[in-house]
Amino acid sequence: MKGQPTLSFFIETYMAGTLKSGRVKSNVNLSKKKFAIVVAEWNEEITEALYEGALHSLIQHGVKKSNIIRKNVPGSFELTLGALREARKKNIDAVICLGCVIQGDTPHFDYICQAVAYGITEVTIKTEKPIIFGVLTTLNKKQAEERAGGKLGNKGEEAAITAIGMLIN
Ligand code: RBF
Repeated sequence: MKGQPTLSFFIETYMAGTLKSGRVKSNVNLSKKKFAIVVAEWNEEITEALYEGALHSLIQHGVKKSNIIRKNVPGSFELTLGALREARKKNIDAVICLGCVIQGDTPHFDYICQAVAYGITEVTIKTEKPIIFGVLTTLNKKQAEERAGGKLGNKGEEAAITAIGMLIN
């Protein structure tokens, strides 16, 4: 039969602490797809763990390392502009935004979380590309650690799998 061969991807992810897995068939060849990962530097040890999770997950699913670029931004608030800059590049297929906002004593938490959620939504609509919201919004550092390679998995991995899911469907 003519046409591209159908590829089979094994998608494995944690949803609410439970491992979900399954095989997905698609004609999309991930080795040709380019990803940008935008990483916020605030709460660096957490966002680095998210980055490692996202990177390994992309590679594990057949994305070439040379097709993954990383950009840092100072904080989660800046993820919107970081994502827009990458998404505007013709050769970028999807952008993964990684950040960690931890609640403090002031209402900053709410403003930052809301701004980045709306910002990323706007970028995805404007550019018509998958812009993935891999931002932890936690009440404390322990909750963040649990979701960055701890007992609740790694949300960076989940973000990568979501990006892949948006490209292969
Ligand atoms: N950025 C984060 O990514 N995570 C945070 O938990 C976080 N907390 C902040 C708390 C305060 C009081 C301020 C002023 C900024 C915080 N930021 C945080 C940085 C923010 O995302 C942004 O980089 C700065 O506000 C500059 O635009």
